[in-house]
Amino acid sequence: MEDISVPFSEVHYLTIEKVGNVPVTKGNFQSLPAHVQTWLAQMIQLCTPKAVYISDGSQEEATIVTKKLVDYGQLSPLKKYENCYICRTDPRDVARVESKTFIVTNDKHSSVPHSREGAKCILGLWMSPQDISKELDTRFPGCMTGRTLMVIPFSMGPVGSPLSKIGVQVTDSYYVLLSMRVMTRVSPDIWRHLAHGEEFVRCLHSVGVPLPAAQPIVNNWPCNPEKTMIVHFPDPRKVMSFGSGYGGNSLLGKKCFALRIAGRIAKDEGWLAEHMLIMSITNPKGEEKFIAAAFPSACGKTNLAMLTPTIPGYTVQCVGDDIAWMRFDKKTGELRAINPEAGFFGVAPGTNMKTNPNAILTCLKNSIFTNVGETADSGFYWEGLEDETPAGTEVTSWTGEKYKLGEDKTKKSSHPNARFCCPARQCPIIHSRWEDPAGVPISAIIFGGRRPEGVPLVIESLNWKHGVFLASQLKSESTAAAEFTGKQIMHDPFAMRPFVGYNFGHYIQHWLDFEKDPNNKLPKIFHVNWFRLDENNKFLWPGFGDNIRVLDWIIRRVNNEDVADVSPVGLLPKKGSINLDGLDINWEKLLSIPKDYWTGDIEETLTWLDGQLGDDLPQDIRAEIQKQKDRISQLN
Ligand code: OXD
Ligand code: MN
Repeated sequence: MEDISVPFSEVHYLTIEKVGNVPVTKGNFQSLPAHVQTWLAQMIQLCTPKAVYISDGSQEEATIVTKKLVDYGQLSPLKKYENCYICRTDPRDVARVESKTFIVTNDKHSSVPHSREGAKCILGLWMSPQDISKELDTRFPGCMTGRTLMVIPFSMGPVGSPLSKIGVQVTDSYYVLLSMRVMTRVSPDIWRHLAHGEEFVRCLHSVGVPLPAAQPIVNNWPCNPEKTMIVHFPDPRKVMSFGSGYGGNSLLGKKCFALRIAGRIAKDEGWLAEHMLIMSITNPKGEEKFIAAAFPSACGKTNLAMLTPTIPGYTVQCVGDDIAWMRFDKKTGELRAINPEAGFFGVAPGTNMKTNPNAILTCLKNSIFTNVGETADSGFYWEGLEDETPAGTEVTSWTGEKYKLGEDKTKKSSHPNARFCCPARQCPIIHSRWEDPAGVPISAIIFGGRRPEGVPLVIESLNWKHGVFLASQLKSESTAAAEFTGKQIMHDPFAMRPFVGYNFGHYIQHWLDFEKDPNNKLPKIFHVNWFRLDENNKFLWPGFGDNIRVLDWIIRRVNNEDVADVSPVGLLPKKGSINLDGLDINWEKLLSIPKDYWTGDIEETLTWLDGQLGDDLPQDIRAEIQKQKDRISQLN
């Protein structure tokens, strides 16, 4: 692949600045904060690019880079919409690669728990600094030869908010430059916030294809799947990602920084970095409550965050769809949350005007679509849009195959993990306070997963410890967002299994510890399951906009209304307390807690948690498991 250098655009570069012997084609290196310059000089020396480009995040820059990518053939315009583009990746680079994602610390057990012998730890992969050095030495030296090294200054969270954090990403991918501009706040203002040597997260990313490329480049999407590796250094707050250009592997502000590294910072500083949406619900009385909700990848978090209520009088507004940073306010004791991101990187298949009209409306301009299909009239298409696209429409699939809709049902237009990437501010129901530097106050925390069997629609935890236990035993059917195949139920505690940056036992203990400060106003914790099936494999609950009925119940519980009964697994809604107007629901089946199922489940949970965490499993969680076991044994 040819590098597509962006031309020298500004007059003051008549005298071209150089770092070592590498020209700076945009921006002013000498004006950057000294500690940033030092780090960048090291990166330039390591990666040996042919040029350095300092991004300013401007629209002008995005326009120039987009045109370059269109000319090169990595993006093509979707003419049906305003400023939207489609991109097809190398089919070997389509999802997060958990098996190649590492945490590096001197002490193994600050990163991963003391799993029991024979239990393969799936709560993080650790590598020693010595071993990782050997790996990185075969990857990064010279990795940007022939390419331009771009420097992206970004803030996670509103620039300047006390809850926000700053990062600088170095990358050789223009797609990453464009996507980071949507997903984070990229701005030259960032440099001012680093002017006094302030800490920032150092993010290095390379697609791992120096030029001339050693192997053919597929779909104009350079990547190096054999050598992909995503490495986190929580102590020096550093990420190094090699070989993949896709999503969470390459947009380092997202999973790498905002969850894995920020999680460690949050542990040290006494706050929480979580895989959670943030939304507000206003009831017919005009009372507004904010909630945060954690679901494993591809369980409909984006849909829930932008839900269109099916019962009258309710308003939902979205603050974020994937990540929440939350901190108890020292004065008021409230849990305040910000969404550190600026965009949505949502799973496209399944999204339509019924399941999530707000997401569709958000991505009709200024958006990038990756691995979706394209209609003959230059629109996007994916599985789930059948009812909104005339049969017979010609579609080009993400692999380049042309077919007519409706003619051959076996054809798939999109990869299951195909994504839209769009600015959050375009969401029709984005909350007016979504960028409030003080965050929004959280009244309830919800955990959920895809649980086809046994698990009721909603459970309220008996107390904080029981809530932390409910989160620790979270499970869900596996997802296309990572490399797993097949429908297996996987443990995904706190929906953080792939994203935790330190020993999971310590992480659970960190949650438990918030109870120790009497000043903290602890939100109530709930568990929901929209996905329970009946004996004919039909969903017992309609989901989507009807989930407002459950959220309404949750808010009534936040207000301490007497609408719950104690059960062995937690508090369940009293019959009649959830508004089911207009629905045909089998309440008994939807809310039942079959003794056999729960007896097996709690044993399996204990075995799994004990196997994974060994002696790092907090005693409080063991005690909760024992109490729940005792309660279940009394079920009829
Ligand atoms: C995501 C994920 O991309 O959770 O948000 O995988
Ligand atoms: Mn996610």
